[in-house]
Amino acid sequence: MSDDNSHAVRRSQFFLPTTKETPSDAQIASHRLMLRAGMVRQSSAGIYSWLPLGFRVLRKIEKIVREEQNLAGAQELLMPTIQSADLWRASGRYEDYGKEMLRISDRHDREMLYGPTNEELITEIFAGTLRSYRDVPKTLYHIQWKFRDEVRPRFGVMRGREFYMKDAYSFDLTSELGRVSYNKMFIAYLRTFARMGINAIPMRADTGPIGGELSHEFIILADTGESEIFCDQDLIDMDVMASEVDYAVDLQPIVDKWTGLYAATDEMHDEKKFEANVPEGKRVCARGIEVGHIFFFGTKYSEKLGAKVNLQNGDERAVQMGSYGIGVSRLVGGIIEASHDEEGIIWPESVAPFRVGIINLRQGDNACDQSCNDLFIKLAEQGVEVIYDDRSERAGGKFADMELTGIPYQVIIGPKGVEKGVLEFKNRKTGEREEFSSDALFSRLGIN
Ligand code: P5A
Repeated sequence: MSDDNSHAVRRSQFFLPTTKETPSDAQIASHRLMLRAGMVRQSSAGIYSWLPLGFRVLRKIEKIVREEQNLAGAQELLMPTIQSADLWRASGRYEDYGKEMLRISDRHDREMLYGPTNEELITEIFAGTLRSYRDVPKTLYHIQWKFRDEVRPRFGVMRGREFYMKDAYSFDLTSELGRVSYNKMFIAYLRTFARMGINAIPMRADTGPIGGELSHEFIILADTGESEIFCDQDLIDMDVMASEVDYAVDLQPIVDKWTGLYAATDEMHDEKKFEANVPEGKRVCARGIEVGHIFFFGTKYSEKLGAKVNLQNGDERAVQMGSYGIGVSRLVGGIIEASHDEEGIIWPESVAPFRVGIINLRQGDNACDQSCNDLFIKLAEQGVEVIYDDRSERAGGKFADMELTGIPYQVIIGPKGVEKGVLEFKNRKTGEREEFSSDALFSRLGIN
């Protein structure tokens, strides 16, 4: 919602290039639907422009991520996308990162790179600014574009080369306190994904090029997912009751409830343990989409880059660190993968580009136009995010587009209803249709 009217648009003026054709190169539903719904447009392999509809969803997801990070005590900053190669040489990762890293040189032939992640840069910031044990704990995050020159960019925004990530970094005095910071992010992630209407299950994961011993991936189950996973059915059914969580209390028992049940990605899977810990009827082997990944790696970066604090007794100690990623752009595809049908996307309300769509069945008919216009203006004034399909198209095309773009509530207005003084209200998710007077509609939408 905003005070600039961008929350209320007329379809005839809105840039929304939907298509009926199924793009031939898109192999999975979310990729097909994002292209067909005019959300993104590929500019080169694994690199996308976000068109207005897609951009609205990206911003919605980003906002939820930001709110939950702030609530968990993390502080937002913004680091650049371009980093210096020397910083990565200091951590020893410059060579390790291999071909996935996009290397660039500037006009002075200085070696730069487009950041694939920011452990080095944030550690350098810490090292250059903080020095006392009183300066920790700190958790800092940003939401910024990343670049990884993936061998096989595919599935649209799911495995892009340029992608939007939230990455947070924690700094603590001891590994026990580092674990407290890790737990806060663990809970923040459960809350974040629950708010987006998706079930993302934490699973023991490999740490890859980031490093460290302790790591969890948050995975949405989907047949088209790239990761193979093994878990206990009870985890899938577990309710995210973390909504009431108070970050000041000991979170370990809550985290233990989740990590106590078996769940692991392919790399960490141990068949013997799986069989010993999970009763046969509850063993789930499935595929999933990794939407978040958290790591605790102790002093791996702080030692090398000099992120040390002075203790009370005058000694110096390298800080204990963790890093915490969420694939913000990947989530757009991930949510669609988890929530769509034959006709199109079914947005959970919290991330929908618009909450209400108005369909005028007889554009040009005075009574219909007036009724739609009145409703549109009223909803706009009330701050409801609304798209009004006021094009001179046939009704079939308008219905199809509204289903495709996944707007949670449709209000359908035609000559018969106008005559009777009723509006047809359709729930995209359930398909349920009801007839309402305009007052009843407002109360159904929770507005006066
Ligand atoms: C954690 C934050 C990291 O990079 N460093 C900073 C750590 N982890 S990660 O698992 O490699 O990435 C974090 C999340 O980013 C998303 N992601 C991607 N999204 C789209 N396209 C890609 N090519 C891509 N690679 C990673 C994932 O959601 C991942 O969990």
